[in-house]
Amino acid sequence: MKAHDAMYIGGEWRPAASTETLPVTDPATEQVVAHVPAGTAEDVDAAVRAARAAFPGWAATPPAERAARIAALRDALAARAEEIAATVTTELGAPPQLAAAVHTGLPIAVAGSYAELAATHPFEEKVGNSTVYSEPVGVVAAITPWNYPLHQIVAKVAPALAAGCAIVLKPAEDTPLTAQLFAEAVHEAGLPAGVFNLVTGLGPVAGQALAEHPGVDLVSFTGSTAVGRRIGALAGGAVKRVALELGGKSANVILPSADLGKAVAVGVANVMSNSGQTCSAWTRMLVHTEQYEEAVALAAAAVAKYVPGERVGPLVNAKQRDRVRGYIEQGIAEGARLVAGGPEAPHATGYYVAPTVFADVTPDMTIAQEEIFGPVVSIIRYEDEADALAIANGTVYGLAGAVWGEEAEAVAFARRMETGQVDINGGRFNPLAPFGGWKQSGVGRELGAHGLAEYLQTKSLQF
Ligand code: TXE
Repeated sequence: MKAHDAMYIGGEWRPAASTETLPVTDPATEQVVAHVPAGTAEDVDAAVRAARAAFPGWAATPPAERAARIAALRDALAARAEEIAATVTTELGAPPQLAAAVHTGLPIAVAGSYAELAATHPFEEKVGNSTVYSEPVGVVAAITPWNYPLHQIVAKVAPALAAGCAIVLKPAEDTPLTAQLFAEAVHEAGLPAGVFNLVTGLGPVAGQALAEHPGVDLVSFTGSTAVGRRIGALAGGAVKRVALELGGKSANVILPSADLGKAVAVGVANVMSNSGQTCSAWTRMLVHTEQYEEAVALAAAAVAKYVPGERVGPLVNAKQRDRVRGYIEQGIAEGARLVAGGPEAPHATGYYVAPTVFADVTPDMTIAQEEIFGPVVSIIRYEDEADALAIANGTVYGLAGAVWGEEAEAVAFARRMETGQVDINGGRFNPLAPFGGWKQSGVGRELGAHGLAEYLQTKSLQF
């Protein structure tokens, strides 16, 4: 697999400060496919300096010109779509169709949405006797996870560029090759040198150095709650802006008025997609007691279609596989009924986990409370709507969710959910809809105008 043995800093591929490298592994074969440089605090410092130097010029660039460069970035990504999809398949293990449609197509659409928003956003507004300017926050540290290698990058970099910020990206150590392709696209798009910089490396080394760097004005992080808390504390201590997109434990609420077959089938598909490595995955299926056994049978039948190695890829690495298997064992130990799958490996090679469905899951069980991040559905019984709502809201998370049923009823229920985004009767991805968490799922929003606002600060002049 093609890999750069350098960092992208100040508009060029520069040798890293250290000769140490990190392996990139194909999770389907467990083979090392490439190496990338392991960044250090020295590389991070060079990248932040390049970003600081580029920031004033980019901030002063008219929004229409910024929009044109983002549109060129979108086109450069689209020109590499096949290579990006193949790279996501290699380093994440995503099945080719998913890699092409979701991992590549959606982020290209998101980049396009920010080309438009940069051109149309009111960066200057009259409010009574004031003029309010929305100005870029400054230098942004973007720290991204591996579960959607390109989307996570675009969801931070595109709005930051639209706002007029300069960026240093530290992508996940499992998926740095997609990030390198992104840097190639940035280069081709003709962004001024230093506006976007890439440092590959380990989280506790390069990521930590970046989050702590005094030259960074905003840290935008997506990843685990544990690391998010640390970054939030660091940013708070330094009085820096912070955006955190953390875990989820979303509820898929099936009301008695729903089309049960569709709700269960789409619900299972939602969790199996990307092998369950999706922060917004509807991992808790809530079903009325009278439809419960029928839903369990439908879920068992639906999950049989998800064959590991065909429609379901492996997990990203051995650590994640072991973690997910540990949760499955814990579910069994706590008394949940295993309906499909289980902790046994479906293949001798590759970090696969069997698509798993649990019934008789109670809201207090570990598998109903903690983010598993694997292909595991927990079906929970509810007695009435009030009970369903208490269960849906009964976790520390609040990222996403779904409600199925007669539309007005479903909307009324969704309005009472403590969560940032709810799909009604299936929903459809909207790159302009704000995405982000309530409660411990995070701080701030991504996508659309709300995502852009994260990278802006206001200045008002009174007349
Ligand atoms: O995340 P980490 P991991 C959840 C999911 C998963 C768990 C662990 O439940 O099972 O987190 O995943 C960088 N300072 N999510 O261990 O470590 C790291 O290099 C600065 C949910 O992979 O949080 C990577 O770039 N940065 C999630 C990024 O943080 C640090 C997506 C995320 O890695 C750092 C991924 C440090 N001290 C995992 N330590 C979602 N919300 O979508 C690590 N990093």
